[in-house]
This record gives sequence, C-alpha cells and structure tokens, in this order.
Amino acid sequence: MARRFLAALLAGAGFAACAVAAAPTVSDGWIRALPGDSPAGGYFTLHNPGKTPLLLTGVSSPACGMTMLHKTAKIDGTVRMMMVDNVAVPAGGTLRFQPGGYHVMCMNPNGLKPGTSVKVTLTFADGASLTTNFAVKNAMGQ
Ligand SMILES: [Cu+2]
Repeated sequence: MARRFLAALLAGAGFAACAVAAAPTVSDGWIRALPGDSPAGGYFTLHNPGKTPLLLTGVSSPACGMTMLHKTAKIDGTVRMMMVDNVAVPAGGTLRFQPGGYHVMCMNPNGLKPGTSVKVTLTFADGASLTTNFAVKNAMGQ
C-alpha cells in the first residue's frame, strides 16, 4: 500500500518537473535606487520557453509600494514614459526590460539599499507568478 502511494507520488513529481521546464525565467534583475523618494526603475530579462505567447500583467515588490509597467518612447520628439497594461513575450522569445525601453516603475521605494537585493514577483495573464531577487544598484547602475 505504502509502495503504491510512493509510486503515485513519484509519477506526480515527474509531471510537475515537466511543467516547470516550460516555465518563464527571469535573469539580470536589478533596480536603480535614486536619492530621496524618487521612483526607481526596475530592469530584467524575461525568457519565454513556452510554445505560446507569454503575457506579463504585473510586477510587485514589498520594497516598491505601488508599481507600474512602463515603456519609454519618443513621441513627437519628446522622450516620455507611458504606462502599459501588459507586455507580451513571443513563444520562445526573450524580452529585455532596460533603460530607454520597457521597465518597472517602483513608485514608492522603501529600503532600497545599493548592494542588497529585494524580492520581486512577476505575474502573468494565466495566473502564474514568479518570484526572484533583484539586485539594488545606485543611480549610476553600479
Ligand atoms: Cu517609468
């Protein structure tokens, strides 16, 4: 009886491992801490190994208070930041959130200390989420 239960458990674990293999990954996450209470930009590389597009719908961190997904773009010759509801990563694609492009805006930073790291959670349209550590860097990005 116990052996049978174990076999079922292992089969379940194998299935879970397969599902994880196609899960999105985040790398090179960092946040630019600015002096005072200035909003801080968050940057990272998001890879979608799946066979369908991945839709990022939100990013949150206890160190950010409110957050927004932003895109920096030139409109009528002026560089502006626009709020976006979501960001799509094509199947098998990689999207870099970087200065001058897509980024996360950390609106109410608290306790962002260069040299430390903070937990950041990405949420997707299918309800999945991914928590990872972002390095806190100074205004120079160091
Ligand atoms: Cu912004």
